[in-house]
Amino acid sequence: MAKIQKVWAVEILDSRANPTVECAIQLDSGAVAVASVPSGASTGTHEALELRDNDPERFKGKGVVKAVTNVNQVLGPAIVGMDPTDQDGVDNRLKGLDSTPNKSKLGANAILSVSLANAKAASIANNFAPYKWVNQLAQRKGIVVQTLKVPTPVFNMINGGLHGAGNLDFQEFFVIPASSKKFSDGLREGAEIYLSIGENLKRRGAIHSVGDEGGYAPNLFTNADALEILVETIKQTPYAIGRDVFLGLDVAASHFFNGNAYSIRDKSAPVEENGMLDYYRELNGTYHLAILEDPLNEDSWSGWKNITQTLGAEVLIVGDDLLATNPQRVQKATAEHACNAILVKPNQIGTVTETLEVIKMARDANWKIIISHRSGETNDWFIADFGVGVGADYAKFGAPARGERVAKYNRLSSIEVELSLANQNA
Ligand code: 2PG
Ligand code: MG
Repeated sequence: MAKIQKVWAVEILDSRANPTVECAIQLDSGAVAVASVPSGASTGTHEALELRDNDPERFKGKGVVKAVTNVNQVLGPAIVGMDPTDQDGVDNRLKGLDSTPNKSKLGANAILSVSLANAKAASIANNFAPYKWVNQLAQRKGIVVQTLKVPTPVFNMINGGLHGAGNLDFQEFFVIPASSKKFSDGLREGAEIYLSIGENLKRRGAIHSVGDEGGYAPNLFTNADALEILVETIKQTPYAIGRDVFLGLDVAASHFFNGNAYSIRDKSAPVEENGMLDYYRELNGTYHLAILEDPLNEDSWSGWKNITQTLGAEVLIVGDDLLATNPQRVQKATAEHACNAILVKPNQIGTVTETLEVIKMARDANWKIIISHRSGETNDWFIADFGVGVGADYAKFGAPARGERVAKYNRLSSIEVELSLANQNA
């Protein structure tokens, strides 16, 4: 049996120049596993707490020295001597030390860094590829994965909302390769379309710096114009919408909801829920959306139920801020049929074990699973292995550009080859 010998943490930088937590776990064999946690910008109110120092003298208050100290002095010492392959046991110990419902005492960033490093350490101890190890953990939770395969990528081509430098209200405009395609073919399509979008925006004179997730961040008249740019661009490529690729949105609607109405540049005055629902029906009529994430405010349960009832047969209605990878919220949403897909982000809940439990609940409800990065990322690619291991349907890792995004897509490319070689040898 392998044993955890030493645990330490480091304050590192994420892709937005904000500090985040990296944790290293050394086993008694001497092997070291390292993992780091991402950070959201459009965070849901119901997420576990990301502990920041709030010291204005350092990193504009965003330092994570307290979280690092919590790993070094509290969480790490408590798991020394434990067997890393007992992920449940390790995570329960970590959770128990915090004992708050939202991990506000020690910080979900501190706790998740240890939980992730432990999963990686266990895969090393077992001589398993990380995705295979995650699959073992998933099986222990009763998650059935028929055959290991690489999820369909969801490329965020245009960034708006809190992620974009431009003026769009909707946060993410997706191009999604057909699920029947090989991952490598989908990745190539995504990259070629991405480059063509850049050329198109340049021709139109629309400012096209990139946003936090590597997608372009143009200034346009309306959010629908961004979808129009995608359609126009794809027409200039060998790929066809509805055959090779599909469109989708992460609206992140909580961020332009004032408690009563939604303000978007497509409408001259703020619109109430019914107006938004009509608008989504209209957009879906024109663009045949495959994915519609966070179309309404995170606590507008009756509206969510309504949109799932009206559009759910054609469109994946995805809960991100709505669900916050939180078991109680997922339970409520399955009971109320508030959505039919979940965006899974381990740092919204804070441990590998709880993330797996949420995925099990979502699978039992027959929901689709989208494994997701955060807008603030590191080059850690473990989330790619996690997606494969749990049998996720989709992987949302941003644009097919920028190091911290392609680290994850490239990992999926490696896994695809590894899986096909294993099949050949079987
Ligand atoms: C989202 C995510 C990731 P953030 O809303 O889906 O794209 O953004 O990490 O800022 O919450
Ligand atoms: Mg989202």
